[in-house]
Amino acid sequence: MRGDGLSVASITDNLETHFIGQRVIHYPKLTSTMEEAKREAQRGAAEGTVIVADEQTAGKGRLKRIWLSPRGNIALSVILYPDVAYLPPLIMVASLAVVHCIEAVTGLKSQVKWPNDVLINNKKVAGILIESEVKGNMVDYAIIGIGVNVNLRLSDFPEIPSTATSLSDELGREVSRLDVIRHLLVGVERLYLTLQTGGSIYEEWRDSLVTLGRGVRVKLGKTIYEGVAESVTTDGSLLLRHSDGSLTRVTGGDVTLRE
Ligand code: BT5
Repeated sequence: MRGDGLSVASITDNLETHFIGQRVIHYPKLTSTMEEAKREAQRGAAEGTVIVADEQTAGKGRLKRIWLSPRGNIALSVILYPDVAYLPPLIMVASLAVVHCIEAVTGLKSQVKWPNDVLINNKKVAGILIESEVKGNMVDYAIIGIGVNVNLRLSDFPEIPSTATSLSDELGREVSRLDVIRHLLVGVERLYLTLQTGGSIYEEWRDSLVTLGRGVRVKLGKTIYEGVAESVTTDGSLLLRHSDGSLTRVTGGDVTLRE
């Protein structure tokens, strides 16, 4: 199933969305779906346009890190034009859509590791990257990038850290990337529309976090914070309680969970 026949029609046919994934651009191979999505957004692509690649040669993680996406993975980017108020919760939209689609297609339970990882059995199965261009108070565009390890035997890819897993490794069988993509797009739209119609997805996102209540170490640039991950705010920040009782609000960074 490695190639498993992704095509624009197979993704879009009878897709139960209004705008997310109604236009899909599919590439067998691409440097990064983020770069292509950015070009499309700058050309005024319709909201909900999706760029999907079977393989990325320069997949992007956060902070100029590399996201390895060989064949068997899902790499896609969704173009949105939200109001500036909806930028912070986009990470909640993406994370929950990934958790939901994994459960719907495989029955596997996953959890979110703040800020942008999705884990199964404490191993990273998916990563999310959100990039936006904002001028003043106006969002030019926002792009949600999602990478999911679907049909990968991680032992074949020593360059991917041992903290990673894939749906096929967890299940012991291959999974339809098409099913995952279609569920993912439906989920992104539903959650995004929930936000836009005044609903909240914060509570569900908070409850899906593996991070809360755990001792953590957060590295943000050159600063390292240590403490207990006490809570998250509605704009997605992490509240960290230190041993001296003080509280720090952290807006991003790399989290290591302590035992
Ligand atoms: C992320 O960054 O986790 C965001 C990944 C987003 C990827 C998607 S794919 C579609 C779209 N197009 C792109 O070019 N990017 C987005 P970060 O938290 O910085 O994690 C990166 C780190 O994860 C790397 O430094 C490795 O340690 C690890 N890593 C790399 N490839 C991996 C993989 N396939 N599975 C699990 N971990 C991986």
